[in-house]
Amino acid sequence: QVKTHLFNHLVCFNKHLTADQVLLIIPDTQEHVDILKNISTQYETALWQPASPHHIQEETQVHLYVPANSSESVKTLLQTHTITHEVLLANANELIEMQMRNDSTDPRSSSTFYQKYHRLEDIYEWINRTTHDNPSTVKAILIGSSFEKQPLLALKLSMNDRPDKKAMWMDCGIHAREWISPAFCLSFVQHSLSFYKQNQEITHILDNMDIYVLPVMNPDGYKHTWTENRMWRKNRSHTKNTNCIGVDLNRNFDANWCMEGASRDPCSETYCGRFPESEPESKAVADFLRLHKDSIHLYISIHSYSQMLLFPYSYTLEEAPNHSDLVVWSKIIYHRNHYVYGAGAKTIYLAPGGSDDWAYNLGIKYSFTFELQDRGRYGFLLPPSHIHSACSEALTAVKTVALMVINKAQAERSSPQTD
Ligand code: 0X9
Ligand code: ZN
Repeated sequence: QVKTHLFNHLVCFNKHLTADQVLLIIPDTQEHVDILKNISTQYETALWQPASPHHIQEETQVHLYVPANSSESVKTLLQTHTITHEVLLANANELIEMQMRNDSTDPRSSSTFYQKYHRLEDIYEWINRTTHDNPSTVKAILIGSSFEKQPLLALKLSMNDRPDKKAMWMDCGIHAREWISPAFCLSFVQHSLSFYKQNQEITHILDNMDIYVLPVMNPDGYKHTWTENRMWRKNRSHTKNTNCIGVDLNRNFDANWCMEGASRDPCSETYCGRFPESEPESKAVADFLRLHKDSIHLYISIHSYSQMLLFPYSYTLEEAPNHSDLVVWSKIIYHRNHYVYGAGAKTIYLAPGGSDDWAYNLGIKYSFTFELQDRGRYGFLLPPSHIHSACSEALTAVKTVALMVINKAQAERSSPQTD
């Protein structure tokens, strides 16, 4: 008995030492805020929410990923200063393992391909297979290549050659650790292709609109999350005179670039880069959108997590010219899936240099960032069993907004506006 007891004790002890955890912390005072801002620089941790320590505020939840080796010191620090905290995820490593499992089975024979996360190579293979299996309707377009020279491949879904056809653009995987995002792009394409002529909504959308989908905008970062560091956010580019790697691609666009809400420090998670579009990934997307701005009427960028629908502006607290329109649209989308919505800057934080704001200023008046599931229970480590529900609610939202863009264009054609 003593032996068993001792054994159990050792198991517990070991588990404690090897477990990475996610803590939910709520700073009550400015002193707490300052301590939390420092933690990420003192200890090896990864801030999940907010994206940058700069945005930590009193009375607002902080989600912090703490690797096993810093766990003791971080908890002691929190206790010493009586900072409110609880363990959100006690078994982060187990969840990471779970997300990487079952990836080797043949996707063709498996009905659950879209309920798993996939490595970068497998996504490239899926792109190949999808174009090969749908030669008349799907084309892969090479829009550029990443810092590490991986191809940036967008799919074009086009069912007919109607003149003056509208188009929408959707990118996934700007931020490497947001795995549900590429998973959504894959499942969106799969849904569109298998339910065309079966589901009324998707048929109407595809008959009237071309759809561009970039499944992984940040392939180098995504690869890195599978091989080295599951919590990586930025791309993998090198900057002179520093060992820190990566630029936040969603701070690298030319929309109030690098003003308040982004960082000039290459070591920061929200580093804006050397100049707007300094990164091959953001440059490729911007170039493509510039080239097709007359046909693209809807821009969507898929992120996680928090179940939100954000629209411009994020770089200023001012309202966008068609703000009230965007609110009305968001309400309709909200009715179908209960995402919180609003202008980015007011709803989460000031964040300049984002793709949505840039696309908006380019003239794409319907420009959205979706933050998919969940609200923080699993955060970036959303288990594969949740992929289906996360994707189907996002699918509803994307279809709703696409239909609205089509309806608006048709209404305008029948009674042209004079402006
Ligand atoms: O901070 C971001 O880039 C996005 N949130 S995330 O947690 N996925 O990192 C929000 C982007 C909202 N839009 C802009 N900031 N332009
Ligand atoms: Zn993101």
